[in-house]
Amino acid sequence: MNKYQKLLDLGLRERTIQEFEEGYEDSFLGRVSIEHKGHYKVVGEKGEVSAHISGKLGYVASGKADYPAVGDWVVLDRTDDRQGEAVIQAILSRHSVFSRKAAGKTSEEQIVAANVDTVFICMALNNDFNLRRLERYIGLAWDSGATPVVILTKTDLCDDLEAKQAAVEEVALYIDVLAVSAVTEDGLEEVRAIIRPGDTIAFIGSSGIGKSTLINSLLGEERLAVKGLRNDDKGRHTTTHRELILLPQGGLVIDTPGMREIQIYNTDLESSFRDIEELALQCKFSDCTHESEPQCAVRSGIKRGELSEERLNSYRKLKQELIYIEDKKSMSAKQMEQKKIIRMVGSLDGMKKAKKRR
Ligand SMILES: Nc1nc2c(ncn2[C@@H]2O[C@H](COP(=O)(O)OP(=O)(O)OP(=O)(O)O)[C@@H](O)[C@H]2O)c(=O)[nH]1
Ligand SMILES: [Mg+2]
Ligand SMILES: [Zn+2]
Repeated sequence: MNKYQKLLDLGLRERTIQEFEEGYEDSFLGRVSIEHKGHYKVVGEKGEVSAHISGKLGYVASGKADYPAVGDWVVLDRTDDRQGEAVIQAILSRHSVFSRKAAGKTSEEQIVAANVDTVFICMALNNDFNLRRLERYIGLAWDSGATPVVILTKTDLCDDLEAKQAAVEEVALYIDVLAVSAVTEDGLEEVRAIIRPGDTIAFIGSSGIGKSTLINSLLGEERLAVKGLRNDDKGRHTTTHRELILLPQGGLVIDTPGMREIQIYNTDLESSFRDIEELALQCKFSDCTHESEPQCAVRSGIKRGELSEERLNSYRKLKQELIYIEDKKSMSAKQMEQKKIIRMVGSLDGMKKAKKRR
């Protein structure tokens, strides 16, 4: 038996094994399953342990993204926490990262889940249904390095399923779209069928749309707390932290709290708006804004009914937002650089003083 068998079931890949074996002797490998205010649960070969990060890891971290996230492969100093919490000594390279802009005014990246193969973008077919928001999620998902799949939930509450599905398919180019009901279990087998053993799937979407309920259905048990029937669709988030869970049939799912504001951090406009970008290549002017320029292929596309005005608008909005975030990012990069220089100068001064003292 492969000595990593248990970890392979948890999604371990060859390149991570290599990185671990080349860099860390006498340490242990595990995957972060829960993160809660600086405390972590990490699953390893011998089960789950509580852990916190080493002082060194905290010292070199310059932002949220440098801390372990759910889904990360980490190096631990021990395999059990009977003598106190284990210590996370390092985070191994992430092969994909699903992130968003942290809430608030900063341009800081917040990692929702690491080492994700597939992102289930969940959207309910009742009052949550919003194609413009879906476009944003799709952009985020492509950019993460994972493959997006759209999961439409609560089909039992929708009486124009086909029309809604068709509308989604126009926005979700080159992406699978599945529809499911946790109540009737329609579509559940189709969802199950696309989850392969060893694959990691992050469930994202607004609060109250049935992410945790769907995971419970896949698990075949009421493991995760779901919102009571009485306060459906309103109020507080039911899921409060991200959690990685192994499914009995193989495959891993990450439940996440619903996102209130989805702001983009990076988004791959080229993949999510491939239709517009391809049309734009045929515009007469390479810097065409598709407003009123002559021989604009995008406007002709709209005239022909291949593209909707709303879609062009949300493309424009996202592009604007992206420019804004890029500006902020380069600003904070500059600030970081300055801080570094100040620190370096500071320590040079310190060295000089130390020399003088000698
Ligand atoms: N009618 C119907 N109700 C559903 C379905 N799936 C979930 N619900 C209900 O929707 C409510 C919210 O479900 P949750 O699973 O807690 O939603 P969530 O997306 O995990 O929400 P957060 O944890 O807050 O992000 C619960 O009352 C569920 O019973 C469905 O397919 N049909
Ligand atoms: Mg939930
Ligand atoms: Zn144009």
